[in-house]
Amino acid sequence: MASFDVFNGDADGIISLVQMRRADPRPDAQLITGRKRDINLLNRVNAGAGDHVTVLDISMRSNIDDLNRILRNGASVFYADHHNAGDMPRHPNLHAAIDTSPEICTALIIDSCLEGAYRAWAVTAAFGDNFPKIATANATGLDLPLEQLERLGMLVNYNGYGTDISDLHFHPADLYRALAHYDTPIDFLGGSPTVYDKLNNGYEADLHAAKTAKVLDESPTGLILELPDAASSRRISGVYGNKLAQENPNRAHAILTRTGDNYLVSVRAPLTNRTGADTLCLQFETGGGRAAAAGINALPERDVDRFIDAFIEAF
Ligand SMILES: [Mn+2]
Repeated sequence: MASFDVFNGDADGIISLVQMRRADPRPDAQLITGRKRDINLLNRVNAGAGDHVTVLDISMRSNIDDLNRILRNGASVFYADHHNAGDMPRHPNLHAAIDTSPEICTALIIDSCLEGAYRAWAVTAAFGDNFPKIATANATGLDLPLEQLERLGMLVNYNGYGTDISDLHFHPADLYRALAHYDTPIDFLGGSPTVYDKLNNGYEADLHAAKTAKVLDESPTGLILELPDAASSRRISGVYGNKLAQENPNRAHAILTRTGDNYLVSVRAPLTNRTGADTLCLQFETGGGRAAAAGINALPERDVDRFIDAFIEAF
């Protein structure tokens, strides 16, 4: 009988599993994870009768065919998540804890399954998954160093970003193993300073590089930046875009990250008026996304001026 632990490589996925394996150790489980945007993870699971699969923080809708295959092959599955699940299959071997309300992340779903046994970890994950208010609310009455937990959650989340796993400071499975030694994040911070320092120093260096990015256009209502073709850009662009948006809520932002001959474009509408990002990006061949946050996968260099004009027009 084999065990498979399948989890998103971001703070929410990693820390959900940390809580579960503190409560129910499975040292022989095969770890299946990837960078944050790698969500089709169940296709790597070859489980059969008698095997057990734990799935954390990846959309059931995106993995439904493989979930059905695994259930058909006779494995049992525990599935916890907060993303859109689509039509959940009914199967006696599927135990699902799905809550898609906007006020919850997977680590908090696990926290309630475990009756708060590893609450400090859950709070750290909620910070890392960009739910600061919910994180703080769940720490009420506990004497926790919230600033430290917020920083740790942000750093674990940051580690998940990159175009390829080789961009990351730690493979998410290795980062999981480093955290899973400890009952609390406070113990981790005291016990594994080299892991923390590598993340923290990496973040600071990437952020420093991002702050020197070339400004393509700047006005009171919008900022367009260009980042160079480098792993540091691929790690920091998403986190940096969110940070700029938080600091300038009335301004729209676009970050163009050079990738070979093209640019990977990430657009954030102003936080105070979260519309227009999708219609802007859809004007370009490889564009798509949501009203508040959208992107273009490969913007050719010759289209950069047209993009700048369209961005100014949109915001
Ligand atoms: Mn999550």
